[in-house]
Amino acid sequence: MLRAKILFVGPSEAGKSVLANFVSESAEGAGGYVPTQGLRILELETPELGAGGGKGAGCRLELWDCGGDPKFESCWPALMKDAHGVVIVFNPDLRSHLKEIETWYSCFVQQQQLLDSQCLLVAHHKPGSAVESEGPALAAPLNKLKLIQSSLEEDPEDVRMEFMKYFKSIVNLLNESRDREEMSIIT
Ligand SMILES: Nc1nc2c(ncn2[C@@H]2O[C@H](COP(=O)(O)OP(=O)(O)OP(=O)(O)O)[C@@H](O)[C@H]2O)c(=O)[nH]1
Ligand SMILES: [Mg+2]
Repeated sequence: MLRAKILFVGPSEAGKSVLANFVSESAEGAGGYVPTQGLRILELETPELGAGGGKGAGCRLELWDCGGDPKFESCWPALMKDAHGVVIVFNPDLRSHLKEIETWYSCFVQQQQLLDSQCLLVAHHKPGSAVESEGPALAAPLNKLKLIQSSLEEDPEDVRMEFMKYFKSIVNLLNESRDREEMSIIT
């Protein structure tokens, strides 16, 4: 079975743990805000995702929910290692977050030589904040990335669907690179 490692990163209190719980259907931590101490790993088995690639065995997704506090920076290299995808969660109402996510992108995507298509930006709206249809104006290079609006109160199923689309694209990439590896062994 394929295994994909997908990081959830971004500023503290943006909603990474809430979203990771939601997509993995974990009920953990329902209640008040508990800052993630370094790392939590959630698993998600998705029989429907592995298909497409013809191997049909499904895929095990590991969601690495990383603590956003800069005090965990010393752990980052270990977190980044061999990641297949990076989800950057931020609060679009906070100007400081728009700046901070440039750093997360630079460290976790650019410096790791991941493709832009392996990265997903999530403008997460906490309950009570308005969702603007255009979303926040992001500066280059972030404006090239896939950006989704997330509001678990207003449209949870849309959020789930966007995440599944993204996971599927990561699984496809993994399948392609595995096929290439197999070809290089045969030929
Ligand atoms: N009800 C509700 N509360 C939310 C939502 N998103 C965020 N919150 C609140 O915001 C708090 C912070 O969200 P977390 O997901 O814990 O933030 P985080 O990004 O994981 O923060 P760190 O672990 O410190 O990096 C939560 O404990 C909730 O109280 C949401 O969609 N619905
Ligand atoms: Mg957290």
